Amino acid sequence: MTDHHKTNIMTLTRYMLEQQRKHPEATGDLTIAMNGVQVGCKFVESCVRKARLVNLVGLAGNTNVQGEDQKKLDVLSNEMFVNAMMSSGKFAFMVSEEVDDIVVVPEELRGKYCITFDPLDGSSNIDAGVNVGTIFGIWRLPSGPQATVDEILVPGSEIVAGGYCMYGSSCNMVLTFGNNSVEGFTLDPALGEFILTHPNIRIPPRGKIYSVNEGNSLYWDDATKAYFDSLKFPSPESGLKPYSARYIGSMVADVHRTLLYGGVFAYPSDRKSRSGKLRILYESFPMAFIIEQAGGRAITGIERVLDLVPKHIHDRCPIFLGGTDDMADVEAAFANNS
Ligand code: AHM
Ligand code: MG
Repeated sequence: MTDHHKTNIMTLTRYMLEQQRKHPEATGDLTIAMNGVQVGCKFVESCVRKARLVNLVGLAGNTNVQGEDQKKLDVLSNEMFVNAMMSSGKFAFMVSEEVDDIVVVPEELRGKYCITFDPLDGSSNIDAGVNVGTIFGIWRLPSGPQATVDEILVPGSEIVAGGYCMYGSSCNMVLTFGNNSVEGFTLDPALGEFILTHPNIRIPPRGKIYSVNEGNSLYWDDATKAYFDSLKFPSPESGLKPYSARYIGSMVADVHRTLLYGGVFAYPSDRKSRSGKLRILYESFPMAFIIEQAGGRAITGIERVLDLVPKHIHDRCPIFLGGTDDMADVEAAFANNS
């Protein structure tokens, strides 16, 4: 008889505890912090699934038929995340895309980390039932619970953990703590646990797909134009076939596909938005960290994304990310067209 039931499964919590055991100096703080992240993501997942049914897609401040105040999903996701992170006791402050200033944790609950997050990225896609996601980065604060915001306005390479959770046809959490390892977990809705389903994800050096909002191409600079033209009209010498285009308009989904299949995802600088669109602290840095740890690269066109130092918490940067061969082509286009 074949055993259809795997009885020795690697849950995310078990994975965190095993990592902790491998590092005798670890205090377990990150494991507890990640528990908060898991709860936050499970909550958002359950809200996204129910969004149509309970009419969460209404505008913030609208009232529903019962006369209760209705909250837009991104407002709700933010509140859930802030509460889950605060109660973990592991963060001194946090940065959320939804909040203008840093969110300072009450003194008695402060810890030595900071978390930056976009609780519901791509939320404009929600009404159409398209994939959305949560993106987060975790930072160790040199001054611990008393740290101030300047301690996260440092090069992206200082990031301790980067991850995202994609709410799609399945709910996938992808995570890295460095060490060239990127792990993918899938939520088992029956167990309510994230299970390791994609161990040690590696991005192919070259892919066949490009992912960019081509509607902005009128405003692109010469290097960006030349690069995407080279993918659509490859020179005979390159030996390449034209790439396929895929653009969901939801960073988590576009990056997830790029990570698994290879190719390039970009939100470049253009004449309308010199720094592109994506936010450094909770979009570009965590994704750049994941892609690098999976063997790929993330660049602005000219510089490594993780070498940037943001001046303000909501700063943006241009980004191209993908496998090493694809990124070499981006660099060449920028070197030849500057
Ligand atoms: P958001 O944080 O307001 O949701 O915006 C970020 C999203 C990303 O998920 C996505 O890559 C990008 O915006 C798409 O932007 P555009 O519609 O300009 O192509
Ligand atoms: Mg966003």
